Amino acid sequence: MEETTDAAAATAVQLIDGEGEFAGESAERFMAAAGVAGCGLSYAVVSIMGPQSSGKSTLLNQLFGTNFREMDAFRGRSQTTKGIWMARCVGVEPCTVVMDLEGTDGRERGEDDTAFEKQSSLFALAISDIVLINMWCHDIGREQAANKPLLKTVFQVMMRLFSPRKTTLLFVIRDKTRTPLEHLEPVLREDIQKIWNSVAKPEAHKDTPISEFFNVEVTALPSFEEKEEQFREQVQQLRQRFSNSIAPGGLAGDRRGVVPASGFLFSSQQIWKVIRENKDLDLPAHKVMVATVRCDEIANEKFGCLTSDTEWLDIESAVQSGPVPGFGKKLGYIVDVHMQEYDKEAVYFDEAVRKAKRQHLESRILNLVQPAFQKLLNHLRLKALEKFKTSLNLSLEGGQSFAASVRDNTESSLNEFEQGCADAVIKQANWDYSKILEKVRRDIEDHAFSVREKKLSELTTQAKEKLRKALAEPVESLFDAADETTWASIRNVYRRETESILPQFLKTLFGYEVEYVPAEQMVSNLRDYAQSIVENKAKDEASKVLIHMKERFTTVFSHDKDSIPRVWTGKEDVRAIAKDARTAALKLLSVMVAIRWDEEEDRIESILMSTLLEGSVVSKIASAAHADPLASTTWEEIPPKFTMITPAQCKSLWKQFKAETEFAITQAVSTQQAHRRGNSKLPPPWAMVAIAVLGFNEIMMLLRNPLYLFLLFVGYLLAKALAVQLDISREFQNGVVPGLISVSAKLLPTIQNLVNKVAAEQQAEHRPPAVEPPEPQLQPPPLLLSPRSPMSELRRLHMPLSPVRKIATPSSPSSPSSSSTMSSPRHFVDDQKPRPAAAQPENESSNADSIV
Ligand SMILES: Nc1nc2c(ncn2[C@@H]2O[C@H](COP(=O)(O)OP(=O)(O)OP(=O)(O)O)[C@@H](O)[C@H]2O)c(=O)[nH]1
Ligand SMILES: [Mg+2]
Repeated sequence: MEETTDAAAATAVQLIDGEGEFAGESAERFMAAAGVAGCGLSYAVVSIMGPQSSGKSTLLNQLFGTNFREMDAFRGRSQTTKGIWMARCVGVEPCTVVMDLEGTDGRERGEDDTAFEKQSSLFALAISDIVLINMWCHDIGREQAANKPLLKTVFQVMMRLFSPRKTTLLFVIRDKTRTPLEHLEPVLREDIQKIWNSVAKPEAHKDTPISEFFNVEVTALPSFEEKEEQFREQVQQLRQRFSNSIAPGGLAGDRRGVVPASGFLFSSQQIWKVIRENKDLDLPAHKVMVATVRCDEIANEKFGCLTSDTEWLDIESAVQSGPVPGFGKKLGYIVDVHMQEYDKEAVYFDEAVRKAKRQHLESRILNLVQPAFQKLLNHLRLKALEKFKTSLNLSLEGGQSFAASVRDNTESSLNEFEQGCADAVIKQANWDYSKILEKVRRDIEDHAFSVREKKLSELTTQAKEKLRKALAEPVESLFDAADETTWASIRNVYRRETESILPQFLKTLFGYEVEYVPAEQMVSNLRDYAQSIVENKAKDEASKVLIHMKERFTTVFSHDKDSIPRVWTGKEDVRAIAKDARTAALKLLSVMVAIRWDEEEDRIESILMSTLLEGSVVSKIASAAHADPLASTTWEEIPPKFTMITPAQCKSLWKQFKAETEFAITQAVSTQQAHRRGNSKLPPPWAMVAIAVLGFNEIMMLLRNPLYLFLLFVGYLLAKALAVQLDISREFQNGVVPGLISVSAKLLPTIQNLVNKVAAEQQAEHRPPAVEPPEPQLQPPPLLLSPRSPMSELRRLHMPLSPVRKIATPSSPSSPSSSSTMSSPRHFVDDQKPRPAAAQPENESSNADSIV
């Protein structure tokens, strides 16, 4: 296998053809097969120049085991090698690339056509470490020696290299004669010196010795054709000199400006291009150029390797879905591997270029992997925030104070985040995660702030709810029983409840580390809220003051001091009772007119009493014209914002109140009179005595005849039934004439009704009893003017009764007597339905009016 490889390596390929074209592809194949590219700087390039058919190819093949085409000895001397060929030396270390050049001064190109000769010579000098100059022994010292133009060319072109490498010129004297080399060499060197001196040099190198540019070595070989054995022997000895030729003291021990093996082909190509274009060849610049191109190539290749590295691809895809533990370490290792590969391959190129390209490669790689790092940081950021949220919830549920929970959990979440970041950073990069750390801190602070706001808002709502519960109902009930102590009681309730709820709230706020000023503000807001509850409740009740006043009036007016509903029997002092009831209502009004947070006593009640209650109607009208203390929209001692009912409103309210309650008083008086009438239905005693004396005969006749007595009895029953049916007493309440008209109109239907009833009862007696659906019961009307009656009921008080109600009342056989009805609040209201005032007896109405 190794032999095959060696054979392949030793097989010569054409690098530059006879037309001067660079055969890049075949040369690349050769480089790959010969494995030159991986040699770094450990390789040497040997080329040979010399006259045509001077046995150059033969020598190289013998010396290096190559297979350059040689001239067939039997076909005569003609050009064999065209252009430049290349092969790898077999069995010599370090790797030695051998180049066989077309012979000089050949007849084939013509005497004047030395362009290719010069170009190939310059090319060989530019890229070779050792140049063998093949020459015939008999040419030494000869003026017209064949190799003289060649040397001249070599030296001339050497001047075109700005900073030439120090090339070893090994003169191989062929077909040596008996003259020992010791004698030949000085002559040769003298010739060389002469030629060197004769070459026109640039000003800078005018006095530069040849040794500055060349190591001149000389060796001689016997004729291959005549003394082949000796030739081979001495060639083997010469071959020894090519072992370790680049080591110090070796044939090319002090060479300079070596192009790394991987850039050799490219470098050769570029040099040839420059030479062909007949430009000056700046080798140092060329070297930098080669290094640049090659390092770029290497860097690109390594970058490509990284992008397709499966380990990197795994990490990249894993990081899309979540944090990757050990990200920094893993990625750093991958980057390291590829950077080391670059270093290994680019090590022999120009240092500055290599480093610059390395840096560039590194930054490209870091740019490639940085998005993954950012992605990871985002995961870590979200994770830190989530952790904070969860642990804060747990801490709060565990009863830890808010501020302490936030502090502890912020610290632990940020620590975890920082650890994650440190784990994600790769050693090659100086990635800064302070900004995202700040961002996480801000996220956490924002969340903590929002939770705190929410909790504080909840706390405030809870405190408000507590205050509302603690104040609303008690205040309402205090207003229900409003009297002169009401506002003092309300203030007490307010003080007691706020002093129990607010300090507790403040204490809770300190758990949230709310600063003193905002905490005080929050407490103050709650205090205001508590006040607003009381004030709103008060305003609410004030808006219903008329109802309350009427309720209060009814409570006092319709109930005695034991809260038993009054029965107006005629003994009561309606005037005094009505006054008490109104006084009570007015007192209630005085409580309702203003919000009294102040403990200062005010004169509102006395003003109301004196203005509204006391004095006759006439005196009131008179005083109204002069100085009416109620003709104002403000109370003297009360700020407008605490005024709920203005004095002027009080006045109109009182007016309305009186109007709405006077009917009750009228009714009470009427009831009393009706009661009195009911008790004096019998005729006067003198009339009874007159009847007994004058009707004695008729009475006796009736008593003696049972038939008369029976008819009288039946007639009495009939009349009684009709009287009940027609409610005679009621019909005649409105006067005799209307009573007669009304009774006569109802008489016939009533008799018919009675007969029907009797017939129906007779039928019912003969019919089996059937289960009848219960008749819908008439709902008892609500207790009007009861202390709890709503406004609607009060309105109903003044509305005409519905037809149903009107019919139901007289037809109900079980309806109580009118006197007892009047005594109960319900009937009291029933009887308040509008009736023409003119129909009432004059004395009754005047009595009631005097009370009203
Ligand atoms: N006299 C003599 N002839 C030799 C020697 N070595 C080779 N030859 C002969 O010289 C002839 C040319 O050999 P090549 O090796 O082809 O010579 P070359 O210099 O490569 O020729 P080109 O490639 O055409 O320039 C052949 O016939 C060889 O046999 C030698 O040492 N002495
Ligand atoms: Mg040849």
